[in-house]
Amino acid sequence: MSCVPADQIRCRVHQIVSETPVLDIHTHLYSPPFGDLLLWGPDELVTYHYLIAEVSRTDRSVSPDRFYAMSKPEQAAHIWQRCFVEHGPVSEARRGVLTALTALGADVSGKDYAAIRAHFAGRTVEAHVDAVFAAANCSGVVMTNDPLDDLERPVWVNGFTEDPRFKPALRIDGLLVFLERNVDRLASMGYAISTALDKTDLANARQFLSDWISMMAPMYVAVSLPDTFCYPEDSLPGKLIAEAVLPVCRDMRVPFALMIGVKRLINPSLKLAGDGVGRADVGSVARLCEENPDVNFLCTLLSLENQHELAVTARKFPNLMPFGCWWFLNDPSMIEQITRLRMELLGTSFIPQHSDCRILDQLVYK
Ligand code: HDL
Ligand code: ZN
Repeated sequence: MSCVPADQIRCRVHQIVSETPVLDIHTHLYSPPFGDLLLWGPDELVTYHYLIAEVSRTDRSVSPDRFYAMSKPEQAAHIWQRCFVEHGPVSEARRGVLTALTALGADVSGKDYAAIRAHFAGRTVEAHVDAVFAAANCSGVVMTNDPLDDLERPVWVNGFTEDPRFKPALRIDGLLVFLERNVDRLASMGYAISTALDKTDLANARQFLSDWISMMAPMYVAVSLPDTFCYPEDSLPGKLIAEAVLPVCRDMRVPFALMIGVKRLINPSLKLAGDGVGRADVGSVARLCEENPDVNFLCTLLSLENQHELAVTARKFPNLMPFGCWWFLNDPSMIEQITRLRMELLGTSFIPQHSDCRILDQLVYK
């Protein structure tokens, strides 16, 4: 490669970054065999839970309960009118919708939502997947796969034709964080795991994890943990991580992805849109890495305040890989700040971004 003159470096870097296909390491997307679990198209794009939170601020005359009682097209029309027509689409979530729709060929200049919907009418999901991956220059996405999801589990059990662009990740919030509500479901699957977490429970938890790692061949095992998470801790998550997740990830050589900092449902009426953010204890991440040098950890933290400490901690532990600007951090101003900080402290030994897409079309802008 020829030497690039200093004044042309920015242009050359921009060209290389733009032309290099990306692997998106964390999404909530699914390949088409997962059916309705894969969300796509304008109505899903416009009713993304980030925009549900925003419309609850834009039009306080419609309560969240009344909003959720609407049909999906009615919800989309309401959000479009309030957040795109009556108010300027200046937030990242709103700008992203316009970016995605435009990149996929819809004309948004007239703000005519009916015309936008008509543009996508009649498309097949397979054609839309191809169009979105091409527009996003994306080589692949990592899914969020939950064996305790009653809609998803049958797809895995019955078998499906894999699409190499969609790679699995085993998500275990249902075991680590919500065990109480999944005891019966796990038992029905053949895993007796009570909240007592005695020796037998922990052995069955290891069996559950190894069985589903064998089934899915995941890129990593992941969990979203609250801002209060501490390790070690004599709690359900603490004991399951120590006695089940770490041994299995070590033996099966699968990375463990820690996603820490969510304050779940600070406004329950907003449902999926109701979560908040809290500062995490990075010391717990450091202890996990120090005590388990033979386990590789991915980590993304939800609070902006945690980012410097996470990057410094990653300098100390080669088995710690920071990834992405997660959720409330996935905005240009914070992405720039965090990425600069990480590059200055870690060089290129970090994963700059993941999209966290819930709707296929978002791949274009996220
Ligand atoms: O737990 C997670 O993976 C988060 O990304 C949540 O799904 C969250 O609701 C989200 O969609 N953030 O973008
Ligand atoms: Zn996510």
